[in-house]
Amino acid sequence: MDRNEFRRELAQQLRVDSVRCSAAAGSGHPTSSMSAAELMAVLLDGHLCLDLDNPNDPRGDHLVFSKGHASPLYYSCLKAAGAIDDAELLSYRKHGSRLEGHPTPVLPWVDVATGSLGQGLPIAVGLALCAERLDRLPARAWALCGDSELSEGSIWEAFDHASFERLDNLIAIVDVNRLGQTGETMHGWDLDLYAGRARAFGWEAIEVDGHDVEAIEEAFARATSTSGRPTVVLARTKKGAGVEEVEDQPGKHGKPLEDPERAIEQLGGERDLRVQVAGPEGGGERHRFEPPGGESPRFDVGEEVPTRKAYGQALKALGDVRGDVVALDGEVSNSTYSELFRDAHPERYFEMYIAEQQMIAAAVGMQRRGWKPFASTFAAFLSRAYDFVRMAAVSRANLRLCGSHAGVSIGEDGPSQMGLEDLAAFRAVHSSTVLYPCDANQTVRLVELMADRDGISYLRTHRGGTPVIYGPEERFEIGGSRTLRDGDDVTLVAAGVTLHEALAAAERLAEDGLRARVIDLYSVKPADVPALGRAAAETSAIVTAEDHWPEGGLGDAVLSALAEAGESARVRKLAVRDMPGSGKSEELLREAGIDAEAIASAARELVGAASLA
Ligand SMILES: Cc1ncc(C[n+]2csc(CCOP(=O)(O)OP(=O)(O)O)c2C)c(N)n1
Repeated sequence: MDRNEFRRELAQQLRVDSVRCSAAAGSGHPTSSMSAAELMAVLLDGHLCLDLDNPNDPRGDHLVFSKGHASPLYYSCLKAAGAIDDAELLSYRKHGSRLEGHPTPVLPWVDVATGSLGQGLPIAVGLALCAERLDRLPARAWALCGDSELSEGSIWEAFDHASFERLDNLIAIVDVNRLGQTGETMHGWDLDLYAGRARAFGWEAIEVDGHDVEAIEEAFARATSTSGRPTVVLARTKKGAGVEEVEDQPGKHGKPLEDPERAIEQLGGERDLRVQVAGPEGGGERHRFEPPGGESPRFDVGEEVPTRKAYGQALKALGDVRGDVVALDGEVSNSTYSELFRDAHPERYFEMYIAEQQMIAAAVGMQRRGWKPFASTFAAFLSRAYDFVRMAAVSRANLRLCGSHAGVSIGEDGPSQMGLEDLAAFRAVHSSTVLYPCDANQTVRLVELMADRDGISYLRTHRGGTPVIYGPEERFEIGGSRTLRDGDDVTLVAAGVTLHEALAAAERLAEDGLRARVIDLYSVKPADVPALGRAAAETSAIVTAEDHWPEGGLGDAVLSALAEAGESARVRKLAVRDMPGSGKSEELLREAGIDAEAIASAARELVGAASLA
């Protein structure tokens, strides 16, 4: 069998195995797999450079199935390459199998989870960027995309960013099979239109018949020798190619074939071909940055410092002592203060411009290659990338995120700039950590803790200055809290800006003869269940105050902790309930009913001592 014949046969095997495993599962996307069979056969046989026995070798390529629903094809490729056996292939989608409905890093060859369309290409941009600028190794990132997937805005963030960064180690393969889930895509088989767009973005664009192995070979050879810009291979294909009953037919997406036996027959029957995927050759150590050394910033008690500024200083200092820390920002580095890191460590700083999805995707790619990315923007704008954060959790990614300008306390800029749902959003992410410092020294310690924290860690910072209340030697733990004032009549729980309001409220209550306990819940998730449980048992009245909507934030974290502790208390949740406008920080805190006066009166009411006022 000559090489072209082998590749054609391999493609048929990939189709047959996609049909077989979907039939065994009773679900899956065989037709989406069948269109890209020749593309993957040629890629595996001669272009992909990956040691399947050592998928973490930093010299190896990445293969990201951006169209993650074509998982039958991906798993059939793994079988053809000898990474999994036929029995495992047929466990596809069964409970307990590593071969989930869409690929996840439960399998060692899967870099990142896909299945939410529009994410694989931006993550591949991050992998390519990381290989080029951080590791400085010739690893490539290949992304297989669907054509319907190209409607996602995040795909065009990726197109823009990849050419700006001149990523010639990035190759996108688009399986233009004309059909999406429910019908034809916007542009059908108009490959010229896609090519025009890609070229306008600064990419090399190659149009090809996606079922012609010789043409694909030429396209990949050209793609891998293009320098100075990324390449997209636009392949005209037929969905369900090779099986009459489904080929290029609408209504056949996401279902196993009705007559798999007949389909396998039409495809020439089962085969057991093995493809040798070439591993990376030659030496090549990943680049390491020599940290210059330095000390953590220290702030004097009583100084007024915005926590966002302390974040920037802490991050810069972390970069001074650790070469593996990198930073990304969404074109607001002079607001989040990540510019301090940028100025000190320019080679480890990535300006992601106003493309928050691409920013998170790039961070996911970088952490996959062993770096420790910190990504920052306004808390409000991180919400644009929420699905990327959700999927990062499915990828078991270790990400550190910072959202600045939280809450109404930002003042004059108004509600479009206020992060008021971030605590809820990040608490809801699987195995996340949510931290919310009230002063500069605490911010520094929490940023240091984030560096070695697994999973998705989120730090919430404020725009305005808050007084430093903790000395620079104080230590904090994730999952801990600080009881700043003891008292048995009522407990006030707060964090960030409202912690200072709670302390002022406690002073006012003391004047009334009420002894308030004040808890700084800087670790919103995991929350300090024992301390909150004790507070409920000993004071039986709790007021929570947060610069956040009432749903899902600090107050709800306290209620969950009480449920977990098996304690109950009368709880009053103070939070922002009406749409804020512009104004001074104090005015907006007062209007929202989360300032010292509001906290004190809620406490008085709750303990039934309003008459003392
Ligand atoms: C963000 C997102 N929206 C919707 C879906 C549901 N979905 C799964 S596959 C698909 C169609 C994809 O078409 P295309 O990208 O052309 O791939 P094909 O299956 O045709 O190869 C849709 C809408 C999804 N997985 N992700």
